[in-house]
Amino acid sequence: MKNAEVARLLEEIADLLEMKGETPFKVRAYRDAARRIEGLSDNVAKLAEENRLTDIRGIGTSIAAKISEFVKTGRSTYLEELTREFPEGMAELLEIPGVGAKKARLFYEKLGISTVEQLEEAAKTHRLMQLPGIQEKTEQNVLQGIQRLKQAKGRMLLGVALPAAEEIIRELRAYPSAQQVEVGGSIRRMKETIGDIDILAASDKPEDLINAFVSLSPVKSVLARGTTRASVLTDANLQIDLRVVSPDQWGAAMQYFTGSKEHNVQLRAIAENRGLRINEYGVFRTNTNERIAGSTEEEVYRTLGMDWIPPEIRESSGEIEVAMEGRLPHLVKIDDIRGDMHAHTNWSDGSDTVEAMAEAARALGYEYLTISDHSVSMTFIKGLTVERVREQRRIIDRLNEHFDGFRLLHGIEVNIRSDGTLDYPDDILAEFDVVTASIHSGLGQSRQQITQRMLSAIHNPHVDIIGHPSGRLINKRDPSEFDAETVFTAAAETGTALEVNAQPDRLDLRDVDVRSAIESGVTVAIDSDAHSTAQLELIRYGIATARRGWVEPQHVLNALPLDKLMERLGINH
Ligand code: DGT
Ligand code: CA
Ligand code: CA
Ligand code: ZN
Repeated sequence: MKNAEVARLLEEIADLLEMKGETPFKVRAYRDAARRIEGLSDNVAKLAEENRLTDIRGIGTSIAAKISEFVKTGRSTYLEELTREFPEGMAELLEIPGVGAKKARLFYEKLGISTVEQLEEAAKTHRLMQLPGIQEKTEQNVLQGIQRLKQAKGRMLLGVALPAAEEIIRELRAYPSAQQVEVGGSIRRMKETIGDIDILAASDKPEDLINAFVSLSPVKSVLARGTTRASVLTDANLQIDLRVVSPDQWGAAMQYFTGSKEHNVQLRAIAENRGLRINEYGVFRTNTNERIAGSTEEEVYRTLGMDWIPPEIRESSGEIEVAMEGRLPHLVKIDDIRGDMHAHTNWSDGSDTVEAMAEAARALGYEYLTISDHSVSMTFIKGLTVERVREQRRIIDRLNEHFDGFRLLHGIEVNIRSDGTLDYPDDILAEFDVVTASIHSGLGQSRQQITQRMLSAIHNPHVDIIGHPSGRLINKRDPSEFDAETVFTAAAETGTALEVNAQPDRLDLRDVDVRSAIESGVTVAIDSDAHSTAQLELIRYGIATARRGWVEPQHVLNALPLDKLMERLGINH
């Protein structure tokens, strides 16, 4: 049982309690507990086993009991009871972006709405507007949210799909009949969202491996099953396809099933021009049908006259041309990352201490970590006053005295207000090692306004990084609109880095924008935006996004070693 699953249970309970009209206090207790569990470095199932759940701050005996039952049995009688109090399908209303428990309850009590379909109908016929506090704008938002939910249902976040695939792969690799097991498809290309999960294996005994696959622990039901392939549904309702090929076809199959489809189409045309045929079994001479490659991907690409192309850029957007000229980019790798420029602590909305975050960063082999909590106007998540900021700095200074080969940088995630001004005056900003300026509200402003806000932050001499520049939340909130060319040019000129935020629901800037940014001469900061020690490892999704944007180490602020970074940021103490 994973912490994320327990956190999801607690969130669901909180939603239902809120929909039921329970006191905000009780609802918040469940939400806080969910957040703590999510950010916990220890495994919650293990703590439950050792009867130590109540050691976690914010978790009392009542919530602990519910967690215990869930990790022991995989069920929650409390959740089931709560669910029974509402008509079937009602919980789905809460999945609509912009519809919270309060609104869902209002719709249900006043209009008898208990399904997404009923809500859509009511919004279209302006029946929602009869309700107190609901305007036409709200109706439009509800309809947009429903649209978005329908789209999102099809595609899951990479941050959900990849760990699920990795778990399956780990289990499959334990079988002797598995000679190779890897992800394929859009996961191997590390796309931000994934349609279905493709896994590829090489084996001389495909049927053995298929048998093993359909009986793995996360598998809930088998959707289809043949001698060399199968599709299953996991207990988290993810569809996973496994395809087993013979070891001598491994390279050709990996190439084919990694895609993208457009990349493969372009490759096939190149093969034809050379009198070759390429498919999932190998590369063949068209006239003689002789097979000339297929056991490794390198061989497949080489036979077609090009270098091996990293999966992240197989999107038919110029990679094949440069591979043929031997000019592929040297994409940034996880080992190139020397530190993280964006992390929160329990001083604002993070769940761990400054000390714990530093230790976790050191354990990852980093040379530095920037502590960047929220600024003062983010009151609802404990944004820091100037006094608190200075107090935090004293702690950081003291910790730094004891580190060897590691340094905490004192940063701030300062809010860019709706008029483009920042949350602290310049003399306060000057005290920080690193200033990251982010937009957290007013994302719906006009293109011109957003552009102006970003420009004024970029031109502030104290601002080093623009955080999650577009503000999007994948499947939930559209990116804000701004004049990318103007913003990228200004960022390049002023040396202001743009963030590639690694939170799986952000990935912001997104891949295609990252690529235009670096083409404009922009430096990027690949940041975890961690809100707990465990989340520091989310950096890998940011690295993947950067790689999809053709980023090389020299484009990355936090690929600089500490001394060079300090020089660049003008830190001289
Ligand atoms: P997804 O699942 O929508 O996130 O995207 P993919 O890229 O994983 O697509 P999927 O699962 O339909 O197929 C996996 C790979 O198999 C795909 O990336 C390329 C290859 N493939 C599938 N269908 C075709 C096809 O009709 N032609 C070619 N050339 N390749 C295909
Ligand atoms: Ca797929
Ligand atoms: Ca597939
Ligand atoms: Zn932020």
